[in-house]
Amino acid sequence: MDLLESIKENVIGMERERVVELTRKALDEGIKPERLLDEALTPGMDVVGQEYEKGIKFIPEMLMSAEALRGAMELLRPMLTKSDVSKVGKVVLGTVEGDIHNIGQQIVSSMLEGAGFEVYNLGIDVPAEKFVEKAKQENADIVGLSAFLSTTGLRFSDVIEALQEAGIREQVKVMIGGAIASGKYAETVGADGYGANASAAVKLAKSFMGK
Ligand code: B12
Repeated sequence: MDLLESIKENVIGMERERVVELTRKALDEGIKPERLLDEALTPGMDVVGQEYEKGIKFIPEMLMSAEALRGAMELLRPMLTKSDVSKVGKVVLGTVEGDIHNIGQQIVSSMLEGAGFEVYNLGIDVPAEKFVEKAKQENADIVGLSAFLSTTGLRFSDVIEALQEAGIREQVKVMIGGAIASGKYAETVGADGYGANASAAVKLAKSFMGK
């Protein structure tokens, strides 16, 4: 089995130590962090999600796989955030209220930093007002929202409405992501864009800044 496939299988298998060991090996062999994320770690978590949906796996197992991915992220994060480019813009980022998924959001955060953005990561379960407050305070260029559940996807519109009410909607671009988001969803809620993964998030954010 090739190395990437083996990492994916070990994420599914909840083998944190093995995932970390194989990730280290892959990095030593010169495999790029972005490839590890897109071709091994994230696809592994996708399978876990599908198995949960089918009733083959349960929450403790989802958590253990997530923990395995986190182990790999400890090795990847410093490589993703290394940036010597001058600051391109300010992003306020967070997972919307009622939602505690943050693995992908943290990856987006790291990669935006790596691309030269100043990122204010508000974490998980963030109420609409908090996004507005921080965006105002920092004079943000972009607000990035993550949501993963059918229920919390509805919160995208709440944040956008709150930005409107605060009179700053025209000054910020809003991008959305996470399992429930899509290009269509972005259109429906009136966001300016959707990113399917962290690389897409960076591309989108740069395009907002005219880069
Ligand atoms: C791990 C996981 C958990 C962990 C979360 C741990 C953590 N700290 O994050 C735990 C076990 C806690 C959990 C809990 C729950 N979960 Co859950 N979870 C997952 C799972 C398997 C993987 C998510 C993940 O980490 N993926 C890996 C990362 C790398 O990818 P990612 O998150 O998609 O992020 C990428 C992109 O989305 C994008 N992105 C992310 N954010 C942003 C932001 C912007 C601005 C942009 C541009 C891009 C972007 O870039 C990221 C990097 O490439 C998903 C299935 C899935 N395929 O998403 C289910 C899933 C999201 N969970 C689900 C459910 C139902 C739940 C629970 C309700 C279960 C329960 N009954 O309690 C709870 C909800 C708790 C809550 N209130 O939030 C469902 C949601 C279904 C739905 N439509 O509502 C899913 C889809 C599983 C399924 N197929 O049924 N979960």
